[in-house]
Amino acid sequence: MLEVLPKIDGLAEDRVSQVRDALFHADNPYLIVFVGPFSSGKSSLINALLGEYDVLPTGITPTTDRITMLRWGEQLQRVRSGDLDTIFYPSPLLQKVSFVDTPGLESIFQTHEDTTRKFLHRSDTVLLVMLATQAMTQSNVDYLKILQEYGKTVIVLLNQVDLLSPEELATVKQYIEEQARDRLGDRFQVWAMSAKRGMAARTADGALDKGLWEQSGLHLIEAYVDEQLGDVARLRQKLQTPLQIAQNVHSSALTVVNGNQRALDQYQSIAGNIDEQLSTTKREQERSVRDIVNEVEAKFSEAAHLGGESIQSLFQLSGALRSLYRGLMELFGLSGLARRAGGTSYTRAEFDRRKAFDPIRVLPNVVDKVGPRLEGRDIQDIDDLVKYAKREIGALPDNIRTKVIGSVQAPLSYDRAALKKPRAAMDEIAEQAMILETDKLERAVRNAVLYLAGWVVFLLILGVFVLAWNPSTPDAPALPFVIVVFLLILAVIGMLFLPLRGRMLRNAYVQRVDGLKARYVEALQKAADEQVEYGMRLRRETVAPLTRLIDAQTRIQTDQLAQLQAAQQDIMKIESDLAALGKTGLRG
Ligand SMILES: Nc1nc2c(ncn2[C@@H]2O[C@H](COP(=O)(O)OP(=O)(O)OP(=O)(O)O)[C@@H](O)[C@H]2O)c(=O)[nH]1
Ligand SMILES: [Mg+2]
Repeated sequence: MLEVLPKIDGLAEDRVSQVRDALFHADNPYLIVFVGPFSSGKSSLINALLGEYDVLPTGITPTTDRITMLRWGEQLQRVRSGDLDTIFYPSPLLQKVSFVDTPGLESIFQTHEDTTRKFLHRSDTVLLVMLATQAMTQSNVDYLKILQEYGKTVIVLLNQVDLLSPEELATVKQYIEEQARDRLGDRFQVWAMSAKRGMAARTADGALDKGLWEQSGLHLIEAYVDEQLGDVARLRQKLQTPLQIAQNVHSSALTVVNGNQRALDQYQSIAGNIDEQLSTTKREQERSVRDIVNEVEAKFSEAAHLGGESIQSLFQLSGALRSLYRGLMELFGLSGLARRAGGTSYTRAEFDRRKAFDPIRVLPNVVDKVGPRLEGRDIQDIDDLVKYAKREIGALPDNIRTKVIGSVQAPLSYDRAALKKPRAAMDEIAEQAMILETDKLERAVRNAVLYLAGWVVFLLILGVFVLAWNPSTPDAPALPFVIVVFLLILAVIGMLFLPLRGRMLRNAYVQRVDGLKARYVEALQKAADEQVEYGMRLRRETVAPLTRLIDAQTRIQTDQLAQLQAAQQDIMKIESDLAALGKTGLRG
């Protein structure tokens, strides 16, 4: 809980210190605080109880200047934090109780007031150490009054009794009791102590001289601690308080986190809106691109169609005679001259007549529309998003708004690089669709008419030969007639070859244009997709400060809930352990 609580937005600050206090209480269920005037022997008494001369420094002048807590630890260790020192020491006594050594009372109520008060509140018992030789001075009476107000059990330790004779001790004790009764209207236990004897009771080999120990009075403190501890019901009660505090804080933390969750749900709807808007835009941008791609495809198809028509018309049967003439000219090498003189080829002229390349020529204009169309929409959308995000950020609660990193603003420039990059390659494809094929066709047409002319010449020669070899006679007139019909059929077949060849070339042309179209469209589509993605990225980057915040908050929220849930489990476990405490016994 100490880990997660400080991170919870809107949780009252003192909640953390409450849990810290509770933890301290749970760790130190029994606390005995030593107070008293300077040099009364507080530190010496604690040293004697622990059986070591110098765990705490002692001396005839004011020595202790910081509140020091003594807790059990596997080895001697001194830890300083804030205005509190903690000494860990491996004494069995510290496993049962923690001690607090304080500076002389004269100073703790002045300079260490807050800490002193805290410890006095927490303590189970306050031991007021007085010098046997200066018992019940006015200031001691005043201290007793103050301690009375705290409502704690106060026991008076009359220290340095080794300096008094038994008779003197009896007198002093009696005096203290009278004074307490008369001046404070109360009764206090008064225990005679000698830290000096307590220390002397420890023999060199570590054993304890029992007689001397009892003379030191320190055994009374030991017995007192055991008595307190034997009371399991009381211990349970003591532990229930910090547990209860932890539970209270836990439930208010949960309330706060749930409240934050509701706020977060609201922010998440912002993120949802943005997401939705982004995917809608993306679809629309893609549609724009598709429209243009369709247009491009239509242009290619148109070009393929027109080109096909042009080719077909070159090989038309009706033009066969013309072709034949042309073929004959070609055959005798005259057409070259004519063509060179005329400037354009038949094919080129045919394509020009039908404006077969016009659709290809306008392709750049069609493609040029993609950029402005996407950019226009991108810029407009980003402006809208900036307005939206700024409004939403403005509406966030202060504590959340301060966590927005960076500012929402439209990008300074817009980059059409994605679209520009493949343009040269695309132009090259368009160029191919217009130039190369024309020459090839030219050759094909020429070859075809050449073949045709050759075929006709061959048939003529064949006819002449046949007639010459087998001239018509009255007996067999049928033969030349059959031959003429046969030759005519061959001529017709030759003529049919022409449109057939035209159809083949047309198909090849259409196929080729289709292939170029596919490449062109692929390049365009890829570039446009990239450009659309770029626009989307711009949008996301623009609103990133807001969306990042929402993401981060969501993650934090989820973590906090998980940690609180784990803490809940722990609390329940401790609760049941605590309920079982009386039954199993305290220490094993
Ligand atoms: N004769 C005798 N002297 C003692 C006894 N206990 C402590 N002293 C001496 O009294 C002096 C003060 O003892 P401390 O333990 O430092 O007293 P304190 O109350 O911790 O003093 P501050 O920390 O300065 O407030 C030291 O010189 C101790 O040796 C005792 O039981 N008998
Ligand atoms: Mg001291």
